[in-house]
Amino acid sequence: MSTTTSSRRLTRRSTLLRSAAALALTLGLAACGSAPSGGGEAAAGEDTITLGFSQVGAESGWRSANTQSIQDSAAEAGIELQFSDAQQKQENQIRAIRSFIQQRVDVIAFSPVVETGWDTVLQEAKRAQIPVVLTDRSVDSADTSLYATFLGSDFIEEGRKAGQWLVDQGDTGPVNVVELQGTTGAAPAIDRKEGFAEVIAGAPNIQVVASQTGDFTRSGGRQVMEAFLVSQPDIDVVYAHNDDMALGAIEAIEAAGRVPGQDIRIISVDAVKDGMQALADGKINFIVECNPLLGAQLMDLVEAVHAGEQVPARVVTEETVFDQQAAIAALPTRLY
Ligand code: GZL
Ligand code: ZN
Repeated sequence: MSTTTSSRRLTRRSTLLRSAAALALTLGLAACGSAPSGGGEAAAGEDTITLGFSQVGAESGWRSANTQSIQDSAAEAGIELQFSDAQQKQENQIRAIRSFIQQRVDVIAFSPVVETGWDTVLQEAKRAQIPVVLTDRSVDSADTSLYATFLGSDFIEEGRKAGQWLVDQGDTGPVNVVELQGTTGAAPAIDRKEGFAEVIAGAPNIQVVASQTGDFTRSGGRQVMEAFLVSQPDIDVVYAHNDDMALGAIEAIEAAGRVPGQDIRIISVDAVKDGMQALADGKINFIVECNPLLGAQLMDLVEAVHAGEQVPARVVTEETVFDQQAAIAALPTRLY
């Protein structure tokens, strides 16, 4: 999928660039008073695609980068974006989707804050013949006809990569892990927990001794880590489902007079700038990347779906992992 996407994107981008250049030339000439007859490109003509997008919220650095990518890519693709921030509440997302249906947008896309409870509103979109694209997080609906495609990371694989790093450390004695889970019921929280548990099951000396949700926020991570530091006699490792919670845990660990990255090792997910800085500083030991820059691929899928083209049911985001050296090397050019 990524090859056809990039070739489509390349053709679209070159058309865009040509028309932008033509427009710039017209405007430029107009600016110096010798405008040729006739105007530039039609602005938002009848053929402009209107996309209704319901975003989870603004809970983390990852989410902000994801929102920026979607807004930039919609502008670049000439897609009119109706953007709604649900403040991490499912009822706000359902309300936004219903308003998109009323507005008769061409396509609806959203990142479902939790996996369950979407069938009714998605059946309403289907009856209204408005195609739906899932991005970032998925739904657990058995009826896959309710959405055209799901673009996002493989969160189970992200959990496996986190577990594999810990197993590869080759600790012999007992390794007590405390886990900071993402939002309860969210696909990344469920799957990152599953993937990590699957891999460490192969190393009996590694045990998750406590696991609780920090809701993907820095304050949530700090509060839960403070409680773990009181309730757990011996913590060797923190496994945080995202960088924001890992950064909160670092605050709690330092407030308790311990050294993050040494007394207590930290594994995290996302690889946003603040997390990568902590990794470069040795306060986090390993980060599994979860790429938020889905905007360009999302707009390609929106155009294809609107044009009635076949799209794959599942498009998996490409992403990697970072240790301290890789973080130091990547930081200067990190986009988010
Ligand atoms: C993952 C995304 C998660 C990020 C968190 O794709 O849904 O939500 O890992 C964000 O930072 O809050
Ligand atoms: Zn220990």
